[in-house]
Amino acid sequence: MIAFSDMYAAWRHVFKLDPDRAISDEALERICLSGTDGILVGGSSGVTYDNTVDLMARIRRYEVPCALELTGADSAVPGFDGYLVPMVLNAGRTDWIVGRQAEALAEYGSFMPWELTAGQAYLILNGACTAAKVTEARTDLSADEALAYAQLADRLWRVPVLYLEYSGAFGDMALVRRVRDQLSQARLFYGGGISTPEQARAAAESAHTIVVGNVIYGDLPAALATVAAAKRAIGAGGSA
Ligand code: 1GP
Repeated sequence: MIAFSDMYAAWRHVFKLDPDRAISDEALERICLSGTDGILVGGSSGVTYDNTVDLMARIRRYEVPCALELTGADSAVPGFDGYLVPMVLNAGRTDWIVGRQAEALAEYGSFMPWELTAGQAYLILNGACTAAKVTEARTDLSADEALAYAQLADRLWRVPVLYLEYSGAFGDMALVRRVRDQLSQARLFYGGGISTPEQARAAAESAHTIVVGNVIYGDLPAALATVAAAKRAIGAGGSA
Protein backbone atom coordinates (compact mmCIF):
# COMPACT_ATOMS: atom_id res chain seq x y z
CA MET A 1 0.00 0.00 0.00
CA ILE A 2 1.30 3.46 -0.90
CA ALA A 3 1.86 5.70 2.14
CA PHE A 4 -0.63 8.54 2.40
CA SER A 5 2.18 11.12 2.60
CA ASP A 6 3.64 9.82 -0.68
CA MET A 7 0.19 9.99 -2.18
CA TYR A 8 -0.58 13.63 -1.47
CA ALA A 9 3.02 14.66 -2.15
CA ALA A 10 2.31 13.80 -5.79
CA TRP A 11 -1.03 15.61 -6.00
CA ARG A 12 -1.13 18.60 -8.31
CA HIS A 13 -4.89 18.75 -8.76
CA VAL A 14 -7.67 17.50 -6.56
CA PHE A 15 -11.41 17.88 -6.58
CA LYS A 16 -13.19 18.58 -3.31
CA LEU A 17 -16.61 17.01 -2.93
CA ASP A 18 -19.00 18.08 -0.22
CA PRO A 19 -21.04 15.26 1.36
CA ASP A 20 -23.83 17.75 1.98
CA ARG A 21 -24.28 18.59 -1.73
CA ALA A 22 -26.00 16.37 -4.27
CA ILE A 23 -24.06 15.05 -7.25
CA SER A 24 -25.42 12.72 -9.91
CA ASP A 25 -23.80 9.36 -10.65
CA GLU A 26 -22.89 10.60 -14.10
CA ALA A 27 -21.21 13.75 -12.83
CA LEU A 28 -19.38 11.78 -10.16
CA GLU A 29 -18.10 9.34 -12.76
CA ARG A 30 -16.77 12.16 -14.89
CA ILE A 31 -15.02 13.69 -11.88
CA CYS A 32 -13.48 10.39 -10.79
CA LEU A 33 -12.30 9.52 -14.31
CA SER A 34 -11.11 13.05 -15.09
CA GLY A 35 -7.43 12.37 -14.50
CA THR A 36 -7.42 14.34 -11.25
CA ASP A 37 -4.88 13.11 -8.71
CA GLY A 38 -7.34 12.68 -5.88
CA ILE A 39 -10.68 13.44 -4.34
CA LEU A 40 -10.94 15.29 -1.04
CA VAL A 41 -14.19 14.81 0.80
CA GLY A 42 -15.09 17.65 3.11
CA GLY A 43 -17.39 20.55 3.78
CA SER A 44 -17.91 23.38 6.21
CA SER A 45 -21.41 22.50 7.31
CA GLY A 46 -23.92 19.67 7.22
CA VAL A 47 -21.30 16.89 7.12
CA THR A 48 -22.59 13.74 8.84
CA TYR A 49 -21.51 10.12 9.14
CA ASP A 50 -24.30 9.05 6.81
CA ASN A 51 -23.69 11.49 3.97
CA THR A 52 -19.92 10.93 4.23
CA VAL A 53 -20.15 7.13 4.09
CA ASP A 54 -22.60 7.39 1.21
CA LEU A 55 -20.31 9.62 -0.85
CA MET A 56 -17.25 7.50 -0.04
CA ALA A 57 -18.99 4.34 -1.20
CA ARG A 58 -19.90 5.99 -4.50
CA ILE A 59 -16.36 7.29 -5.07
CA ARG A 60 -14.98 3.87 -4.21
CA ARG A 61 -16.38 2.47 -7.48
CA TYR A 62 -13.40 4.18 -9.09
CA GLU A 63 -9.66 3.88 -8.58
CA VAL A 64 -8.98 7.53 -7.81
CA PRO A 65 -7.40 8.09 -4.36
CA CYS A 66 -9.81 9.52 -1.87
CA ALA A 67 -9.12 11.33 1.41
CA LEU A 68 -11.39 12.73 4.08
CA GLU A 69 -11.00 16.10 5.75
CA LEU A 70 -11.89 15.12 9.26
CA THR A 71 -13.58 18.07 10.92
CA GLY A 72 -15.50 16.22 13.58
CA ALA A 73 -15.56 12.86 15.33
CA ASP A 74 -19.13 12.37 14.14
CA SER A 75 -18.06 12.05 10.52
CA ALA A 76 -15.02 9.80 11.11
CA VAL A 77 -15.79 7.19 8.47
CA PRO A 78 -13.30 4.33 8.03
CA GLY A 79 -12.22 3.21 4.58
CA PHE A 80 -10.62 6.31 3.08
CA ASP A 81 -7.07 6.21 1.65
CA GLY A 82 -6.12 9.01 3.99
CA TYR A 83 -7.32 11.52 6.55
CA LEU A 84 -6.44 15.20 6.79
CA VAL A 85 -7.19 16.85 10.10
CA PRO A 86 -7.72 20.62 9.76
CA MET A 87 -6.37 23.02 12.37
CA VAL A 88 -7.38 26.58 11.60
CA LEU A 89 -4.41 28.83 12.29
CA ASN A 90 -6.38 32.09 12.27
CA ALA A 91 -9.57 30.85 13.89
CA GLY A 92 -11.19 33.24 16.33
CA ARG A 93 -12.82 30.30 18.07
CA THR A 94 -9.92 28.50 19.65
CA ASP A 95 -11.70 25.15 19.58
CA TRP A 96 -11.03 25.15 15.81
CA ILE A 97 -7.28 25.45 16.40
CA VAL A 98 -6.80 22.38 18.57
CA GLY A 99 -9.82 21.97 20.88
CA ARG A 100 -12.14 19.88 18.73
CA GLN A 101 -9.28 17.68 17.64
CA ALA A 102 -8.27 16.99 21.25
CA GLU A 103 -11.87 16.21 22.17
CA ALA A 104 -12.15 13.74 19.30
CA LEU A 105 -8.86 12.09 20.24
CA ALA A 106 -9.93 11.74 23.86
CA GLU A 107 -12.77 9.62 22.55
CA TYR A 108 -11.33 7.90 19.48
CA GLY A 109 -7.53 8.32 19.76
CA SER A 110 -6.84 4.63 20.10
CA PHE A 111 -8.71 3.90 16.84
CA MET A 112 -6.94 6.49 14.71
CA PRO A 113 -5.16 5.10 11.63
CA TRP A 114 -2.12 7.30 12.26
CA GLU A 115 -0.18 6.00 9.25
CA LEU A 116 -2.99 7.34 7.07
CA THR A 117 -3.44 10.62 8.93
CA ALA A 118 -1.84 14.02 8.42
CA GLY A 119 -2.37 17.39 10.05
CA GLN A 120 -3.54 20.15 7.77
CA ALA A 121 -2.97 23.74 8.88
CA TYR A 122 -5.62 26.00 7.38
CA LEU A 123 -5.20 29.68 6.80
CA ILE A 124 -8.58 31.09 5.80
CA LEU A 125 -8.22 34.25 3.74
CA ASN A 126 -11.74 34.90 2.44
CA GLY A 127 -13.85 36.30 5.26
CA ALA A 128 -17.09 35.69 3.35
CA CYS A 129 -16.75 31.90 3.12
CA THR A 130 -18.62 29.50 5.39
CA ALA A 131 -15.41 28.14 6.93
CA ALA A 132 -14.44 31.66 7.98
CA LYS A 133 -17.82 32.23 9.56
CA VAL A 134 -17.96 28.88 11.34
CA THR A 135 -14.48 29.33 12.81
CA GLU A 136 -14.80 33.12 13.23
CA ALA A 137 -11.50 33.41 11.41
CA ARG A 138 -9.59 36.67 11.41
CA THR A 139 -9.06 37.00 7.69
CA ASP A 140 -7.95 40.65 7.32
CA LEU A 141 -4.31 39.68 7.49
CA SER A 142 -1.38 41.58 6.02
CA ALA A 143 0.98 39.61 3.79
CA ASP A 144 3.53 39.57 6.61
CA GLU A 145 0.97 38.14 9.03
CA ALA A 146 -0.04 35.46 6.54
CA LEU A 147 3.61 34.57 6.03
CA ALA A 148 4.11 34.38 9.79
CA TYR A 149 1.20 31.96 10.19
CA ALA A 150 2.61 29.87 7.35
CA GLN A 151 6.00 29.78 9.03
CA LEU A 152 4.41 28.80 12.32
CA ALA A 153 2.67 25.85 10.67
CA ASP A 154 5.66 24.78 8.60
CA ARG A 155 8.54 25.30 11.02
CA LEU A 156 7.10 25.30 14.54
CA TRP A 157 4.31 22.78 14.20
CA ARG A 158 5.95 20.99 11.25
CA VAL A 159 2.53 20.23 9.83
CA PRO A 160 2.91 18.43 6.49
CA VAL A 161 0.11 20.28 4.70
CA LEU A 162 -0.62 24.01 4.72
CA TYR A 163 -3.90 24.97 3.07
CA LEU A 164 -4.55 28.51 1.89
CA GLU A 165 -8.32 28.67 1.80
CA TYR A 166 -10.05 31.33 -0.30
CA SER A 167 -13.17 29.21 -0.84
CA GLY A 168 -15.55 31.00 -3.19
CA ALA A 169 -13.07 33.67 -4.31
CA PHE A 170 -9.94 33.50 -6.42
CA GLY A 171 -7.03 34.47 -4.22
CA ASP A 172 -3.91 36.55 -4.37
CA MET A 173 -1.49 34.42 -6.37
CA ALA A 174 1.48 36.63 -5.54
CA LEU A 175 0.88 35.92 -1.85
CA VAL A 176 0.35 32.20 -2.52
CA ARG A 177 3.71 32.06 -4.29
CA ARG A 178 5.45 33.94 -1.48
CA VAL A 179 4.06 31.47 1.04
CA ARG A 180 5.11 28.49 -1.07
CA ASP A 181 8.60 29.84 -1.56
CA GLN A 182 9.28 30.15 2.16
CA LEU A 183 8.05 26.68 3.14
CA SER A 184 10.71 24.27 4.35
CA GLN A 185 8.78 21.02 4.44
CA ALA A 186 5.02 21.54 4.21
CA ARG A 187 3.13 21.00 0.99
CA LEU A 188 1.02 23.99 -0.01
CA PHE A 189 -2.60 23.37 -0.98
CA TYR A 190 -4.49 26.25 -2.53
CA GLY A 191 -8.27 26.30 -2.85
CA GLY A 192 -10.73 28.98 -3.85
CA GLY A 193 -12.61 30.23 -6.85
CA ILE A 194 -10.89 28.17 -9.54
CA SER A 195 -13.34 27.94 -12.42
CA THR A 196 -11.31 28.42 -15.59
CA PRO A 197 -8.23 26.76 -17.10
CA GLU A 198 -6.34 30.04 -16.74
CA GLN A 199 -7.06 30.20 -13.01
CA ALA A 200 -6.14 26.54 -12.62
CA ARG A 201 -2.84 27.11 -14.35
CA ALA A 202 -2.03 30.25 -12.36
CA ALA A 203 -2.86 28.52 -9.08
CA ALA A 204 -0.90 25.39 -10.01
CA GLU A 205 2.11 27.55 -10.81
CA SER A 206 1.81 29.18 -7.37
CA ALA A 207 0.94 26.30 -5.03
CA HIS A 208 1.97 22.65 -4.93
CA THR A 209 -1.58 21.31 -5.05
CA ILE A 210 -4.76 23.02 -6.21
CA VAL A 211 -8.21 22.19 -4.93
CA VAL A 212 -11.27 22.69 -7.12
CA GLY A 213 -14.64 22.62 -5.41
CA ASN A 214 -17.66 24.75 -6.07
CA VAL A 215 -17.50 24.86 -9.88
CA ILE A 216 -18.15 21.09 -9.95
CA TYR A 217 -21.71 21.78 -8.89
CA GLY A 218 -22.35 24.74 -11.19
CA ASP A 219 -20.42 24.03 -14.38
CA LEU A 220 -19.08 20.49 -14.64
CA PRO A 221 -17.32 20.92 -18.02
CA ALA A 222 -15.47 23.95 -16.63
CA ALA A 223 -14.46 21.92 -13.58
CA LEU A 224 -13.16 19.09 -15.75
CA ALA A 225 -11.12 21.53 -17.85
CA THR A 226 -9.10 22.54 -14.77
CA VAL A 227 -7.43 19.13 -14.63
CA ALA A 228 -5.46 19.36 -17.85
CA ALA A 229 -4.66 23.01 -17.19
CA ALA A 230 -3.16 22.21 -13.79
CA LYS A 231 -1.16 19.33 -15.22
CA ARG A 232 0.25 21.60 -17.93
CA ALA A 233 1.30 24.25 -15.42
CA ILE A 234 4.98 24.81 -15.06
CA GLY A 235 7.00 24.52 -11.96
CA ALA A 236 5.28 24.22 -8.68
CA GLY A 237 3.96 20.70 -8.62
CA GLY A 238 6.90 18.71 -7.32
CA SER A 239 7.30 17.64 -3.75
CA ALA A 240 7.88 20.44 -1.27
C1 1GP B 1 -13.07 24.76 -0.70
O1 1GP B 1 -10.80 25.33 -1.18
C2 1GP B 1 -11.91 24.62 -1.64
O2 1GP B 1 -12.72 24.28 0.56
C3 1GP B 1 -12.24 24.96 -3.05
O3 1GP B 1 -12.77 26.26 -3.18
O4 1GP B 1 -15.13 25.78 -3.71
O5 1GP B 1 -14.12 28.00 -4.28
O6 1GP B 1 -13.46 25.94 -5.54
P1 1GP B 1 -13.95 26.51 -4.23
